[in-house]
Amino acid sequence: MRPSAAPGSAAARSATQAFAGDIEYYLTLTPRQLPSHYLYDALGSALFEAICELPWYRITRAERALLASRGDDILAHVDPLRTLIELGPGSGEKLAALVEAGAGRLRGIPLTVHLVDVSASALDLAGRTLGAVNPSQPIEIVTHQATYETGLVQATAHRRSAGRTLVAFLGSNIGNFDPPGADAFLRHIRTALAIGDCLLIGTDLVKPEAELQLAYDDPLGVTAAFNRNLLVRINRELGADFDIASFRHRAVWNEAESRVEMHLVATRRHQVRIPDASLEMTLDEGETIWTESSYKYRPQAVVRILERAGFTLVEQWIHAEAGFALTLVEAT
Ligand code: AVJ
Repeated sequence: MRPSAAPGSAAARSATQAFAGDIEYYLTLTPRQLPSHYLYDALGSALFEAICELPWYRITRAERALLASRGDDILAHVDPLRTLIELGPGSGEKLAALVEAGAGRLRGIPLTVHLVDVSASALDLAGRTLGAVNPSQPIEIVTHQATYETGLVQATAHRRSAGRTLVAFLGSNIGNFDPPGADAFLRHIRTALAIGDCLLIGTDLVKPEAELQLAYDDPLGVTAAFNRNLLVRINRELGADFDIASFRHRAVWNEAESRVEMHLVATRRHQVRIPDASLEMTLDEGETIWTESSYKYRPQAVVRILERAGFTLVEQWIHAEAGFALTLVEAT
């Protein structure tokens, strides 16, 4: 994988400084926390791809199945689609499934696909995946190495004047936003769109606690490795001395907040130094660092937050067995 900035370059230095600043800020909050987007260095991204293959983590497969079986219905509602924007494409396979399922409807008329991601390696991979889709459907791929917000503004500035635009925000990535953050982000998407444009959003649904527990604390320990790798990353990039073996992974379903939380729990009282973030701290035995929230929705709640943001429901498709929803809304 290609790093997003050349090692030793000015860009890499300022990225490290931003990382150091965030680590110092979030680790000294009560309770201690770390922003979940830092889970995705090269190893973290590979571990996340492995999570998607776990039998207990069904989001990716459920969504792919819906996109393949309902892709034609989805695109029928957004006809004639000329601009497709995906926020956080990952491997690109979800969008490829949609384009493949709807190829007949696209009728070989050129489609511009904008991919927005902060990770250069994700953009590379997604670009290659989409480039290999059905050769009779011409696709022009434009990549934006940027945050969702910035990339979306860049992409919509270059939308085709003919036809309609669809924004795809898949994989239940909305789950990482807290409720006010989700509202603000959906309003931001609405503002970037024109009336008649659409948004397709994938959300994991509230389901029995035992299923959530297995999805976020899997028997193979892959999710635990994904979580603890954040400490490995801080050791490597900021010269820290986290003793990885002194932390265990904990996933809890917080019913009141409707979210699964991931934490790292110190198994003994000890000191940690993070020289490049000018931080020294003592962690008590049992003290936790909160590394991620994955909010789970009820189908109606998804519709409600989208309506609040200025969209109107077109259709919602539910994978009942896995507890996952794809919701298509129109900017009105
Ligand atoms: C990529 C944010 C959708 O919350 O399910 C997987 C990340 N964390 N296992 C999720 C994740 C633990 C994932 N998202």
